Amino acid sequence: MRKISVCFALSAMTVLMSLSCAKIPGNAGDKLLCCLKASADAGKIMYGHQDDLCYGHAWCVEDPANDPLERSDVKEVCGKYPAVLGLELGEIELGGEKSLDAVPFELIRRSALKQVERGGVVTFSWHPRNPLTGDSAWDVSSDKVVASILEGGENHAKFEGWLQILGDFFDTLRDVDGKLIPFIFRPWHEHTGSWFWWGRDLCSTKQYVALWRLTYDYMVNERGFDNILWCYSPDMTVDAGGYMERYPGDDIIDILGLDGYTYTDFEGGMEASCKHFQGLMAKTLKYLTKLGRKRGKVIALTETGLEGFDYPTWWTEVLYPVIKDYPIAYVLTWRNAWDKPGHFFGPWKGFKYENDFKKFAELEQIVLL
Ligand code: BMA
Repeated sequence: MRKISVCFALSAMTVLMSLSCAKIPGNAGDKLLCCLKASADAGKIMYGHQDDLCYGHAWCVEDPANDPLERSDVKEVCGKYPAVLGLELGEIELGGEKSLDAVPFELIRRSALKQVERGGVVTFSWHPRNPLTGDSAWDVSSDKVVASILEGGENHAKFEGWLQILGDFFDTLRDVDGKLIPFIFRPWHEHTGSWFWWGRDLCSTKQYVALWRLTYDYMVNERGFDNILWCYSPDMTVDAGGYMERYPGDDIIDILGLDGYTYTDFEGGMEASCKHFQGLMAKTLKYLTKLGRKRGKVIALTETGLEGFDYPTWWTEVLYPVIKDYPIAYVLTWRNAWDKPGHFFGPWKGFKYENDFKKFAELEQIVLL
């Protein structure tokens, strides 16, 4: 288990810059965890955006190997890069060049390195294909998938091969000195719902925990990666008991995360949807704060947003009031898909409510790069 008490003295200002600070003892993972903890303890919340350096609302990087990675929808609106960069590795397990969102893995790799070079934090999600049917991560047609990849299952060797490919990619995430960069890894998320093949109705608690431990064991014990922080992130529609029901264990989890969106199709309209989101979020963040304190874990809002922003002040009047009093290390909004015009969860230059994001980004408590 990682020790994070040593970083209590860090001031908020040094949080991001200290990622490379030799003074923090421990390995790269310990250092990153210290920074997240120190930031949260200082009352700061880092802002994160998914895929921010790879593409934006109406653009995408066209030369993955050489682009300087200076463009960012967030920066174009508020003048700063997000402090946390989310990146998605779905379909890396197939061995191809591009992710399920058609982003080249070389671009993903370079973006991660650039983010760390700028003093920021990187978090990876992974929506691998359904290993039993070959369909997407959202294929929930069978409740035998997790069982099939665990030890003794017919797809165990295949899944081990997938982990190997993922591990090989992780091994390329090295800075100019050849050192592995620290990052957060957040697999098997939103398992409290049943929309992914590893979801609640698709496997037992024992199988879900075994899936986590298999993943962790491979990366940490077999491959020796000590630069990864492991993040558990259920969906927000559960109570504290539901949140912990399938918890893989304090010995392998570093961050208690949470995914929760404002619904666009809520009965009663957008005003009611925002209220509903705030109610659920407040309730959930309250118990998450307690859990984090009790278990000595960093907490974070690992995915959120309002797709398409049909609400002028979502950032300052819906999101901010409900997160400001909780010690979350960061809040990450999902991607602005360049090829799906209505699928955006972050700001972009020219959007009618961009100023609301700007106000949010200028708040003293919110950290960007
Ligand atoms: C989902 C959507 C999909 C995307 C997936 C993985 O929430 O944004 O379009 O493929 O995340 O990034």
